[in-house]
Amino acid sequence: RALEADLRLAIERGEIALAYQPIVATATGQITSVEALARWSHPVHGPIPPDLFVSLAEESGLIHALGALVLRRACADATNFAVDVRVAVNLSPLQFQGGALCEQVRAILAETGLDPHRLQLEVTEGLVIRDVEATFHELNRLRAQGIHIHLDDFGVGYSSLGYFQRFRFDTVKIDKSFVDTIATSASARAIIGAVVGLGGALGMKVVAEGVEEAAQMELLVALGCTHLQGYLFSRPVSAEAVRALLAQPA
Ligand code: G
Ligand code: G
Ligand code: MN
Ligand code: NA
Repeated sequence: RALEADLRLAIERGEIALAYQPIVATATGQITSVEALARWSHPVHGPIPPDLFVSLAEESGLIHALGALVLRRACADATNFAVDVRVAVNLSPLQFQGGALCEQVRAILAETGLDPHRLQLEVTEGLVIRDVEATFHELNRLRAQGIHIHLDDFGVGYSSLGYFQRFRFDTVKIDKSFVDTIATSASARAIIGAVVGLGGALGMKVVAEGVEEAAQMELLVALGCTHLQGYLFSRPVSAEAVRALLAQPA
């Protein structure tokens, strides 16, 4: 309760910060995109894990205000990044309820002046189990604006391969849990290889998440992942720090 009231206040005051984590193209080593990750430092308790305050926002209805704040700030920040770099923003499945998401995104793009092609929205498999038709309709409306849609945390939720037939995701992000075990698990490697094959056949980029070690990177490159993300390249950093990273040659 108390934390919920504090979160409400923090959102009202815009006291939610964004950290950005680079996503690197395997072929060139260049940063093609940065993922925005919300950060909240509580005045008394210090940094609150995003999992915790995002769930709290979902339970309390604050997710719409939090989602709007994150989107607005990420789009505004991205206008100061190199023009060939995109920004990925995570969406909660609950942001699809109410049917106002597409208009909200359109308004924020207009307000910040960000080219819609530079915005990527990350949705998780949990998104689709609610109202399949309404969700795919909303995703198509977003996509029609030129926004890219990423399927995040792939492989650990409840998605069916049939989703790929009904909606053309631009990118599929392989969950970190597969990357964690890649060196020791033949099945993890087989699964990643299968997702890469699926991605290639359906014209999707395939991002491996949570890459921490060079040995993991080498296996992921050999398996054909088109993009990599993880502490090996960079932790999530401030907007200013990511601008500095983007200014460096690969
Ligand atoms: O670094 P990390 O601890 O940031 O993120 C933990 C979890 O919180 C991840 O599942 C991530 O997708 C989620 N998350 C981080 N920022 C946001 C956000 O702005 N919106 C939503 N819906 N989830 C976020
Ligand atoms: O669920 P989603 O993929 O949006 O969240 C990304 C989460 O993964 C964030 O919490 C981010 O900080 C974290 N993350 C990104 N790269 C790494 C990594 O290499 N190692 C670990 N442990 N976490 C990572
Ligand atoms: Mn994500
Ligand atoms: Na993920």
